Amino acid sequence: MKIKFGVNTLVWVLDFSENDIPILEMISDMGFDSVELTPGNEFRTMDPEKTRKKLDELGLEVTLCGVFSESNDISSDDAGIRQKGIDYMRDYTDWGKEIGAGIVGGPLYSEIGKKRYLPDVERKAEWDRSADSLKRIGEDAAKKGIIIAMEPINRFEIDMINTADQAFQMCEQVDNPSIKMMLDTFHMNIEDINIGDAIRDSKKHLVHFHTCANHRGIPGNDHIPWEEVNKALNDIDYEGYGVIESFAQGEVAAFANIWRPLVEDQNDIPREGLKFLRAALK
Ligand SMILES: [Mn+2]
Repeated sequence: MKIKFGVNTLVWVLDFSENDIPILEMISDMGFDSVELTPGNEFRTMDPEKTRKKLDELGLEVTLCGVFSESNDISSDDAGIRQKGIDYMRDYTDWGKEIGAGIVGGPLYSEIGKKRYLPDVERKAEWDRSADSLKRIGEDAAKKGIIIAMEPINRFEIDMINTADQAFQMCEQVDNPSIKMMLDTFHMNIEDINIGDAIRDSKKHLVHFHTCANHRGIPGNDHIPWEEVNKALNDIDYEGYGVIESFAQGEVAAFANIWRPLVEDQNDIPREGLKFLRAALK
């Protein structure tokens, strides 16, 4: 297995902006191979050339993380709202290409936080609208050589794709080489029947991976079956990133329903986590 380790900027800030460049220096000093930027809409204010230069200088590879909100949900029944989501992905991947990112991950099929009961017919219609939007997003992303990695998110945070199998089915339906999937051990711990099998069954479409503790604290100081994760990733000859994702204590953590400090020093999550993961996943 060839795995490169990264960390998501959500560990420190909600919307990464140019003011947060010192975070990149810290990530590099910690010994990470890559950084996963979550800039929200701030990417529009960030000079791509300057950002790329900084990444190059620090020797950091880069992946991106994105979400849709109510105003640009690509599964919406409002065509105007769907178009806004497609436009957002076009702009985000334009910027991503310039800074050297090859992957944009996240729940890129529906609005984050959307959870409702829906009759089957309506749920299917919403799913199909998302698939149609993803086809258009995929055609555009393919031209730039960028892959969209759809992330299953647990039931308490989203109501469309919760399991690895559902993400796989969406990849099959969209059928575009630029629309793929990723997995996150935090969500898998809640939703998938068997973490190893879910990884193995995803082989055809799995392009990205979040290596998170089951509680979003320090990976390794938790109950994720890391030996099983390691075996499964080796079984499928995974080549890609393993990204630690957690959320800055306080307001940012609240977005992920974290209501208590997970560690005394937030930097222990990436620092200790990286040490553990380099030994556990190889
Ligand atoms: Mn994740």
